[in-house]
Amino acid sequence: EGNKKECRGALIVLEGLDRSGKSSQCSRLVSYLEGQGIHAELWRFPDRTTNVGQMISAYLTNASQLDDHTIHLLFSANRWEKRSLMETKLKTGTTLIVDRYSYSGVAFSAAKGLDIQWCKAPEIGLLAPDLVAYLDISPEKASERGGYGNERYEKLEFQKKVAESYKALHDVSWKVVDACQPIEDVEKKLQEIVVDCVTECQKGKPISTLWY
Ligand code: FDM
Ligand code: MG
Repeated sequence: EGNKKECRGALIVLEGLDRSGKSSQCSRLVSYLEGQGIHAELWRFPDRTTNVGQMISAYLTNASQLDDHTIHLLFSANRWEKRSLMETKLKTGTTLIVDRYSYSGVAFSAAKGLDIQWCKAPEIGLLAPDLVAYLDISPEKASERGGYGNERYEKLEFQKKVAESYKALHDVSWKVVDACQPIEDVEKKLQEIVVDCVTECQKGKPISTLWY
């Protein structure tokens, strides 16, 4: 009976400030896992391909203006619209490497001054990650990497506030990886913790929901 459960995929989330290296590490992880024979897909939030995602994208590029609460709920809706596909993928054995999730949702809105509990509420019932890896870098160091684009939140002063709200959210289950190490060292560290997590999930660790 238990056999089918034993091969579920893992829900793995990478979080961190802009320019912390999340996106490149996510792609490297997917290639690595595939090479190890572990079926994996790269996901990201916001998912700008949906209708809700297009509203989010317009907001981020300053093509539209929205009240802070409204955009917060759209980011959440963008995760809710992907929830059932996410669950199906996990149950059929696909590991998902996700670039940002509910923690970005709370950290960025709380950085604007919204109440943390209010920000967390719409995330209740979404699938809980099996692993949150936080790519740790100071806002100053991240901004020195250059390449902030022109999107709404890509400014040092705001990133400092985001760093503070990530600290408030952070709990002991997060794996904090020093994102200032050479890229290959970050990659190695992530590979270790991710493989451990995939193994645990294969052994039948149940899927749970936010917030635990
Ligand atoms: N962001 C991302 C939020 O404000 N809330 C969310 O729920 C998510 C998932 O959107 F500045 C912010 C974080 C970032 C911006 O993200 C776009 P990418 O990773 O740069 O596309
Ligand atoms: Mg960005």
